[in-house]
Order: sequence, then C-alpha cells, then structure tokens
Amino acid sequence: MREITEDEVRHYRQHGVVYLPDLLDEGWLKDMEAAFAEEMFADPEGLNHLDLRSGAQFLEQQGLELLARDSKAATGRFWIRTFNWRRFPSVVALGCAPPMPEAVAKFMGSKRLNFYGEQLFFKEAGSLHRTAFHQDAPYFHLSGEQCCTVWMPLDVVDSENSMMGYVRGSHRWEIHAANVFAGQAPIPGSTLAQLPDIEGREDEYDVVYYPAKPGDAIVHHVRTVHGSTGNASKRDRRAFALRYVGDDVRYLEREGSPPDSQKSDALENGDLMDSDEFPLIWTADQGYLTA
Ligand SMILES: O=C(O)CCC(=O)C(=O)O
Repeated sequence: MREITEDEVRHYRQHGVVYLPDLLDEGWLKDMEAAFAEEMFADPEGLNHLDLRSGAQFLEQQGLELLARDSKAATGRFWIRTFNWRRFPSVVALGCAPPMPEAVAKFMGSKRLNFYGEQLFFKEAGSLHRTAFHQDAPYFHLSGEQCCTVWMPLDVVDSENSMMGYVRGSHRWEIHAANVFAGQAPIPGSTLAQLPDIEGREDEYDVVYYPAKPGDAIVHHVRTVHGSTGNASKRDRRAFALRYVGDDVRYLEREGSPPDSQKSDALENGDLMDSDEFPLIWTADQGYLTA
C-alpha cells in the first residue's frame, strides 16, 4: 500500500470523501479477491446476507417507489453481505492487520481505532438497482465524527456498471433517515427527515462520481451522502468496504434505525466501542493490538 499524502488527508476533511488512485498493491488485491469469494458465496441463505433484487421486488409489490422503475427487469443479483468478519480470517486480515488501520487513523486524526466491520457488495451484470443516496450514520448505532468507510472495487467501475457518487461537503449535514436502498423511501419507523431527491435533482448538489479500478479506494465520512448507479452493463461489479471508528465515537442505540445485527451486549450508550464486536485494533502509543 502506498503512503497517504497530506493533500489527500486535507481533501477528506474538507469534502468528507477522497478518491485514492493506485492505493493497493497486487498482494492486497489477491487477498481481497479471495476474501470476497470466501465470504460472499459461503452461505447465501445465511444471516447478514441481503438479496436486494428480491427485496426490491417485494418493496415494489408493497407499492413503494423504487429508483429502477421496473424491478422485474433486473436480470442480475444485488447481494450485500454485512458483518461476518469474525467467521473469516481472510477478512480479519484485511480489516484489522497492517496497513489499512493506520492509514485510516491518519484521515480521521485518531489516536485509537476500532474495527467497525465489513460489507461486501455484488452488483451482478444486469442488476439495475441504484444504491439510493444515503448517509451511513442513521444505520450505525454510534455517535461521533471519527467514523469512515474504505470502499474498494474488485472490478473496473464506470458509469455503466454502478459507479459510486458522493455529495461533497454533506458530512456537515444533519443525519437524515435511513432509506430502503433500492428507493428513497425511509425505512419504516424512521423518525428523522428524509433526504432530498438528490437522484432527481443532481445538478443542485455538489455530486462527484468516481470511476475506479481494482487497487483504488474511496474513503468517506459516516455522514457523507453517497450512492451508486445501477448496473445495466454486461460486467459484474464487486466491491469490498471496511469500516472504522476513532477517538470520539461512542455507542448509541439509535431509535428508528434498522436493528443492529451486530449489537454488542457489552455496550451501553456512551461507552467507547471496545468490545468483541468492535475490537480496538490500533493505538498511536501501542501500535497494532491484534495478533
Ligand atoms: O457499493 C455500493 O453500491 C454501496 C456502498 C455503500 O453504500 C457503502 O460502502 O457505504
């Protein structure tokens, strides 16, 4: 992994997102390919596996408006796997061992870092669904500023196969309601305000899309509004996301948010995140704490 530059750190802090071309080396890519294949296809019926193509069809039957107008036309799957890392040493190695945590601490200006888990996105060729613009904050049961995601593609990604877009500066916005991902509708029970119709009025927002290739990474802040286009191409689009929290983050059970699939019984509101579920993996004083 190459060094992170001061300019890149400044960019992240100013815009709430930074694109890092050619960050990762061949070794990392090989390990990430293996980890992706191992976790994504381990047990498709299992826990923490969301099939958004079927989910979208269900939502459409309930009368919900989706961003892809005809859900049945989707020929590809859109699978999302979340928080299985403890079962997969290959994922632990990517997320918790050097070099990623220290690089992330640099962006957040943090002296300690907990791992907040992984998420894998598999938008197969012909999976037409957009990932609706959203902030991560309302899905996460925590408070604080020092929380970010490192999003890494495993395929070349462009405007045809689900390129990621970000609203620059939106890390300074209030937290809005979590949505259903395939559409803008807030999840049932949400008490927060719905995000504006960004997909419909993109020119009114400072939206930046990043074409990307394997080896690149994009880091975004927990409140930065982001989403991706559908994949109408003949090329699959796979991506691996790692999430981290730093010094100022505390556990906060967020009412009206999706239930916390990784809820830690060890944590009360206001606690540091340190727990089996969200382990402290690095500090500036002690270095790496994982084996
Ligand atoms: O890959 C995608 O389409 C969505 C990614 C995302 O929302 C995230 O990593 O937080």
